[in-house]
Amino acid sequence: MNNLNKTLSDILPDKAKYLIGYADLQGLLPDKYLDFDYGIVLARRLDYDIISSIENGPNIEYYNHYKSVNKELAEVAHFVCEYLRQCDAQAMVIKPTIQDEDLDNNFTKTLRLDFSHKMAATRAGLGWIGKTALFISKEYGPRVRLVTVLTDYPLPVCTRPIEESQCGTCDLCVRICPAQAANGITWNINIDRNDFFDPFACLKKARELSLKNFGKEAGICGKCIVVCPIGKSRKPASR
Ligand code: B12
Repeated sequence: MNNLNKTLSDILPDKAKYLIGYADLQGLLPDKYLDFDYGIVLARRLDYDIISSIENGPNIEYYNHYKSVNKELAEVAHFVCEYLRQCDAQAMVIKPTIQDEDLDNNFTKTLRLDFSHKMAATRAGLGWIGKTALFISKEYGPRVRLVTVLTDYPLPVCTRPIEESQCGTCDLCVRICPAQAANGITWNINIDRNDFFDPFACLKKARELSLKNFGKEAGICGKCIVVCPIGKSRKPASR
């Protein structure tokens, strides 16, 4: 394990920007992932100033940042996966974002993939799910993007996963949402996403805003990220 920790430190381009968690995912994954019991979750902090700049809606800097962080996460996860395979473990990367091959009829109808990075992150004890269905890390709030490497390598998994929201009565993200996609219900592991958040309303409004603000129907918004008070005051020394 010391080696894994050291390897992760060597692989990460800037350790200060990452939270790392180990999740026990047994019994939570669909059959196609049955070879894998555990997940290494990497949460990459987003740029503080770029996130602050989307207070009035998405912009091209945010769009480019979103793409470059996805690329970085995919690369980092690839190296972690290769390392685990060299240790004779099975490993596979769950990509940070939707790929063309995911855009089938089922996804279009449900806006669900068969693997949720947010679930892995709560099982790893890194945070909880907020009222607009974002993963809220204890350190940086929702200002993170996630990637997961599944493995059978016996990781020192979190023994106290987080199973309910810690948002309390705060409803800033519910009130700011331009799509009014959330109804204010607080999350726990027994509540389905669609019972408190309407992803179709979110996507429709995000497409409109992206088109209006920077000319691309990119489907990004992020107003619920910027308004969240968790971790907001933690402007990092390095961006
Ligand atoms: C489809 C998708 C969307 C859809 C639907 C969003 C949604 N909330 O489901 C749309 C297009 C609307 C969307 C929008 C955005 N997305 Co998106 N999206 C995804 C994607 C590709 C799949 C999500 C999915 O299948 N959801 C299905 C539902 C059922 O699962 P879930 O919401 O992920 O998690 C639920 C369960 O896991 C459950 N849960 C959590 N822990 C546990 C534990 C147990 C034991 C159980 C049983 C359940 C459980 O609670 C969660 C909430 O209900 C993921 C990548 C991925 N593979 O995870 C990114 C992802 C969720 N998106 C992300 C982001 C950043 C965004 C946007 C901010 C994009 C933008 N830049 O504007 C917006 C934010 C919208 C919002 N407020 O949620 C990030 C979230 C980061 C974060 N801090 O939360 C992800 C994880 C991508 C990444 N690599 O970081 N997205």
